Amino acid sequence: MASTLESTADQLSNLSIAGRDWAASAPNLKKNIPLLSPDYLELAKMLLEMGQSHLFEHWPEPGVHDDEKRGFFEQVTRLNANYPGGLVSYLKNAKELLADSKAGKNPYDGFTPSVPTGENLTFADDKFIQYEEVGIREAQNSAFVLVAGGLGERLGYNGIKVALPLESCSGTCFLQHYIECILALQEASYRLVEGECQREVPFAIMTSDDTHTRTLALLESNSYFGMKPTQVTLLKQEKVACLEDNDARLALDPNNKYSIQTKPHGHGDVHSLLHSTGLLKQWRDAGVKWVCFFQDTNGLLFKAIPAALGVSATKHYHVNSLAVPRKAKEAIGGIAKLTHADGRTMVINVEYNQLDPLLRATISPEGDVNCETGYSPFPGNINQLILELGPYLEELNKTGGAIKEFVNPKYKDASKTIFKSSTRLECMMQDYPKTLPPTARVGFTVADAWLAYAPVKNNPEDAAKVPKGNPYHSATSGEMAIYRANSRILRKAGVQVDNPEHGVFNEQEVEVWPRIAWKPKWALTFSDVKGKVRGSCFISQKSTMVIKGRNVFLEDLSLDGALLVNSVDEAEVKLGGSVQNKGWVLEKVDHKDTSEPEEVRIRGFKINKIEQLEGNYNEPGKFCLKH
Ligand code: UGB
Repeated sequence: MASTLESTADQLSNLSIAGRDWAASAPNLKKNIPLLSPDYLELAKMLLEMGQSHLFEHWPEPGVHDDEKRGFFEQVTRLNANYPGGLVSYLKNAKELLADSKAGKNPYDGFTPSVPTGENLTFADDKFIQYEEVGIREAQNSAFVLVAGGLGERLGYNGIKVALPLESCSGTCFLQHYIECILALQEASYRLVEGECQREVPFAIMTSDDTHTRTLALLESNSYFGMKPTQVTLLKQEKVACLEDNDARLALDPNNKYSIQTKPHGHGDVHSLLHSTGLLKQWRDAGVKWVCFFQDTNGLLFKAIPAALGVSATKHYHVNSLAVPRKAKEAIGGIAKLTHADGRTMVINVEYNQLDPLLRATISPEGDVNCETGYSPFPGNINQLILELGPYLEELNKTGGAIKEFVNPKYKDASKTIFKSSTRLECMMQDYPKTLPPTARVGFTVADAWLAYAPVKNNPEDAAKVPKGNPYHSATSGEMAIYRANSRILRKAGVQVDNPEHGVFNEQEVEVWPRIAWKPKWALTFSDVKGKVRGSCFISQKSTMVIKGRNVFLEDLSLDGALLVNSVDEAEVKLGGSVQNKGWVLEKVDHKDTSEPEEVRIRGFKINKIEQLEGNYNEPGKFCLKH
């Protein structure tokens, strides 16, 4: 103890604070100074200077709870290290943002929104096909980043969202699907650029304390779904400190007074993590040119990735956001051009809770409403961003990856002095362009929602309350959207696919198309699908078709039932003739029926596998699956 006391005394003079009673505002901390290492003393001083003496009010005499006191400073060390500029910056930013919020200051003050112009994709037209080809070429120059740190409170699912099946026929989970898409893109890209340098496409996943262990376990117990473990990097985001009042006083955890309460900081953390871990530089050195960001539960996303990547490369976009037509009040941000009174302009996502007030305050007294097309005039941001790595890295070298933050305190009353519960600063990945200079090439690409967007975000009760005509964003609609997209793509490729039937599951009205699913290695682009369909093919509404194989061809196939094929890459399999059986039937399940697994309950149906034709081909050769 004596040596600790001496070194502490040395430290006090090193800190140039001897002679001044720096800890006077926190007498209980002062008594405990001998317990603290020099680094902890620095932090203690910083906290007091930042008006945080209340954190120590309850500290007892030395000898009581000493480990907990050191534990407190361990946490402060982490909070300090994990924020660009440390806790001092965090608290300064918090004070400013809280003051703005109290004053009711609109973050878009002085800006007038207008509808921006971007690249509009029409599925399967010549331009789309060209973009897809360019995109596939560029795929091996890309890296993918999945933000999967969110708990999914709106969905209320107990597991991690990436472990949910994206559809029930193949049972493939989101993470497996994403990995298989990236691997299929990589292979397709290699085939196109044969002879040129071939590079593995890196994949980073941002996790959080809520999702990290389970994401890693999912990967490890499935051999990374076929990806090399060295190709995958997990980046764990940390939570940020909570604030209890407008003076940005840090909130203590109600269950542990030696711990600062923390909450998630938002998906915007991904930028500082890519920067601080050095991953982005590593990718730059390996020749990566594009960084593609995406979210945890959009089973359609990769259907639009090749074309969107093609748009980025063709138009030399530094930033390309993928968007879909947006229904007014849909819980997705709107992409807007904002023009400031001083002439500044930017094309940026305006988050769904801010779009309506911004429109009311400026160009549209009615707020967020549909126009004559039946959609909001502002394209809907689906948070799939493609950033050109060079300019991105340059920008992060300046900002350290800090993204413009916001705060959203819930006040107890109109005086806005007391919060209902503690708040924290938050940031969003799509706000990255806010700090870019006007010379930056910021664009966006609009694809049809049926092709590119079907997130699983809402629990059954909330989904059933979504305004009529707006998408449910539920497990039910997410799965049905996969079948719809695959059916529509096959139709475009010349297959006669029956019209959908109307169905109601978990009180949501949906179109039930034939249940068609395929592995990404079967087809990634429209040209791939076209190349796999020959002759005259038909698929009835009651049918199910699951293709798990690369060289599988539909040739004069008439399907009225269930057909499954699994084949190794070296097997060429033709599916033809008239296949008829009792098939697989959708059976309703009530979301409150706890005898069913949660994954089933949230979609409101399960599949009764009555009869099917199944072909398994494990050897090279040419085969025909007919009935
Ligand atoms: N996420 C994290 O990784 N960390 C976090 O701290 C929080 C989330 P939500 P949200 O495209 O559908 C976004 O909660 O925030 C991950 C856009 O802001 O699903 O309501 C999380 O795991 C909005 O503009 O979405 O809305 C998930 O993968 C709109 O585009 C992702 O971040 C909307 O998504 C998104 O989290 C949309």
